Amino acid sequence: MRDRKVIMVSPVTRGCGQLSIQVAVERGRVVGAQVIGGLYRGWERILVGRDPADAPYLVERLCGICSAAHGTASSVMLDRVYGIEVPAKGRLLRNLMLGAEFLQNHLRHFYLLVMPDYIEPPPGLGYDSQAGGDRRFSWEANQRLVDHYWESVGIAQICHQMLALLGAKAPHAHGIVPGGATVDPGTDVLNKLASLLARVRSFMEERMLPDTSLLAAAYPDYFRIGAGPGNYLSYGGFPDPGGVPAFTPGVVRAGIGEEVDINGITEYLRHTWLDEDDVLDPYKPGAYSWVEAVRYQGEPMEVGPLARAAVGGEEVNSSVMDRIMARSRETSRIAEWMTGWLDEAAAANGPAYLQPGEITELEAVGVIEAPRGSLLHRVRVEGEKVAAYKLITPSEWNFSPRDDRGRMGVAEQSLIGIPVFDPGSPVEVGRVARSFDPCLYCATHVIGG
Ligand code: NFE
Repeated sequence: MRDRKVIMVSPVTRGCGQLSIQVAVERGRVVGAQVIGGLYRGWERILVGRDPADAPYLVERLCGICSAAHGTASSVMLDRVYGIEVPAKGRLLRNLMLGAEFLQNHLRHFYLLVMPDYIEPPPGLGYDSQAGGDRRFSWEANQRLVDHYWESVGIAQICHQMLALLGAKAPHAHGIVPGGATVDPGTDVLNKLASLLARVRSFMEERMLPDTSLLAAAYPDYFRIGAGPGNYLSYGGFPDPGGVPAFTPGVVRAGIGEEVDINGITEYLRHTWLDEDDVLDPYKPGAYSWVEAVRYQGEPMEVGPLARAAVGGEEVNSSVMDRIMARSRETSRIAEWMTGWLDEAAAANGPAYLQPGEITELEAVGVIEAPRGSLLHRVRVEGEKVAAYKLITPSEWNFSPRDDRGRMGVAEQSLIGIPVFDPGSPVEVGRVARSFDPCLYCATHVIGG
């Protein structure tokens, strides 16, 4: 067709992993989209044959930005395998480690990954403006954001220091294990954590939240760009000592909330480079991604901060800017929760860890909320070894290809209809993709067994 252009953005930079996006543009609007996960990893196969207790340490290496999330999901799953009720202090310490990772992730995402889509970068950053011709900040506002860009690097590092105080190092912390947490901190460590957290919180209140409002005020049209399917999923997360989650679990479809049923999750392979026996099939006709098409009762579901807000009972609108705002608000909320968990951990009696004993369940699932959304780990054990391991990650939900019925994934749907003013510099495509905080390292998997 005349005036039809096909644009391939590959790789989509300032995200994690190998993501490519192909869009068809007609009369300045996107009319077709394919989201392509371009890297096969095969993590589930790596785990087969191992001692199940090794899984948290191995899966932490899945990703450098959400490793505590994988360690937590795997540990929650193994708590069931070993029949352990994690002690209250162990839950609080896990929350603090995962919370520190959320803060680090969301800060980095906002300043280092998203902001360059909108600002004039400072000299020395190593790349030219990524905002194309659509730069709208005054010199002063731009300078403020650039200053905070640099400052955020140090603040994200403080978040990792918090994680390392309890997990020995970051990323790939070693403190989250089946049975609880490995470090039972004394008052000195808890005080140190409290002082680091106070610094992070003041950065959030004085910088990140106002800067989010500044961005939203400069780009109000992005409240109408990038709508997903309007379906939201959250497994719930950050349990209190009694097990009640701070993040509400549930599903919202067409504005109606309901309980989440793990058995309603299915993966489709028609457009994935895998055959029905999960063997790699890179020449498969019609396939265009290594990511499987995960659906809930047949529907694509958005996951992540906006979904958590929706499932938590907030009225939400689906757009680029709503996702960014939901993430910043959530960051501040988690930091506030962490202050409470620190106080509770200081007051908690009893151990932080119970030693796993015999295997009591041969199959188990662990579900949590990771920074990018809902994360599931599942294991089947035979002869005290992992016989099959399965991961369904947040970016698999948001960056899946079409399913067997041809229904587009969440990010694909959110690209349809967006304007592209300059096909030679399709900044709008990057802005939509990054609003989900893509991580294709985590998203590309294979079904195991
Ligand atoms: Ni690799 Fe992750 C998060 C998980 S990705 S970053 O958050 O799980 O989808």
